[in-house]
Amino acid sequence: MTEIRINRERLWRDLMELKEIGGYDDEATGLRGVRRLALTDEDARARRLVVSWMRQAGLKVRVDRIGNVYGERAGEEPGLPCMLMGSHIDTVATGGAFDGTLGVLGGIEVIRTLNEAGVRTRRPIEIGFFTEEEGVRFGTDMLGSAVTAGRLTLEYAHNLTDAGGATVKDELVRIGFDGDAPEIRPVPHAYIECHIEQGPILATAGVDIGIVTGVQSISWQRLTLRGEAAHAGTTPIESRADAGLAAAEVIVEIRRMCDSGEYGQLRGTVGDLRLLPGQTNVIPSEATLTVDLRNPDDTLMTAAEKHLAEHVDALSDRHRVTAAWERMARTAVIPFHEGIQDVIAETADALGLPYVRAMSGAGHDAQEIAAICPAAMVFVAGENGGISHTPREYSSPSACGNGIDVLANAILRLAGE
Ligand code: HGY
Ligand code: MN
Ligand code: MN
Ligand code: MN
Repeated sequence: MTEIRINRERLWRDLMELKEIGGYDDEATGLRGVRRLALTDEDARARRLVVSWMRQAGLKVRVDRIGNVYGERAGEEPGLPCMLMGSHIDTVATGGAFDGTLGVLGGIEVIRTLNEAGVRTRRPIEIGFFTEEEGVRFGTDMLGSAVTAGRLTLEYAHNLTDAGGATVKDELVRIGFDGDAPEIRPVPHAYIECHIEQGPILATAGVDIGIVTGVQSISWQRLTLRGEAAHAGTTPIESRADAGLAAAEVIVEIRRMCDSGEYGQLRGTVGDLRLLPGQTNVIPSEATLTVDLRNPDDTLMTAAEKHLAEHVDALSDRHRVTAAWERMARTAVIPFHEGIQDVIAETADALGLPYVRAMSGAGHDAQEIAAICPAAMVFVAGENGGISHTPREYSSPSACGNGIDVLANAILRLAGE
């Protein structure tokens, strides 16, 4: 089979155009970043632009009740389960131009390339984007794909609120993406997501392409420590109930756990730490911190969560603070379908593209869709050590083009099965 090649200039043009919706000048890096949180006005503008590109590519567009958007290209046998591609276009607050968007705009480019080549496929092909993959606005990641896969209920998802109290449902209505298509869809034949690796593995191996073997487990919790506000000058050290000090000890313990090796390749991050009342001369009465743990081993992840809870109990006694945990997200290690991985690997071989197999350090929509059909991912190497969730995120036009060429040919093969 002669391999198809996508139009790399057109893909790059789209990536750079979409990047400017929510684009901002990032002081820390001096670069253009992207701030396009889920269901904000910026996300709404981006959604409308991507829908227009889907329609220009001849796709039939539908929006489901959690705001996931799908564009369908008809197959010769319409009753057959579709080949599904997808990812996300929402970003974190300090995002780059490629996280999620490469898989969505790349999927649209695959459709255009098939159209231009006059290629018909047995199966319908769909390209979709899922709501709130990042989880940074409404507090739990892979929201739209988790509802599609049935891990979260539509009602639970609709009622999630952001820091200002707006619900997912309110915001879907406000931006006009409260669709009526059923989110529990006909089961796809298979799903492939192309996504930047967001880490150093491919760059270290000197290859553009990764075949993703699975996704590590994710644990998101919010911990609130409550002590007592008091005067910073007059209160003796030994009689303080300092929530800020207790929080600092939690952060140091998380790093010690990661360094210890007792919990395997545990990665722990406290990304958000807020102290109240937040005044120079008042001992913090309250500390709220988010705890993001990742582990490629489920058993060690559970052990890490258990140890941390026990450690917090002990230190809260010592500091005379109370501790309250709130669960935000918890996903297990998800292996990807080996058969689909092999189709991707054979496709990369046919294109003459070297690759490595790697587990994903980041969470992805693919891990949710893997619960309903065979799913796997194609990784694309990033520069600057693959750094991501920062405006320094960058993948070259050739790496992006190679990744979407692999996606195109793997999809073409599976849509003909
Ligand atoms: O958190 C993650 O791993 C993904 O970027 N949402
Ligand atoms: Mn992503
Ligand atoms: Mn991300
Ligand atoms: Mn993802």
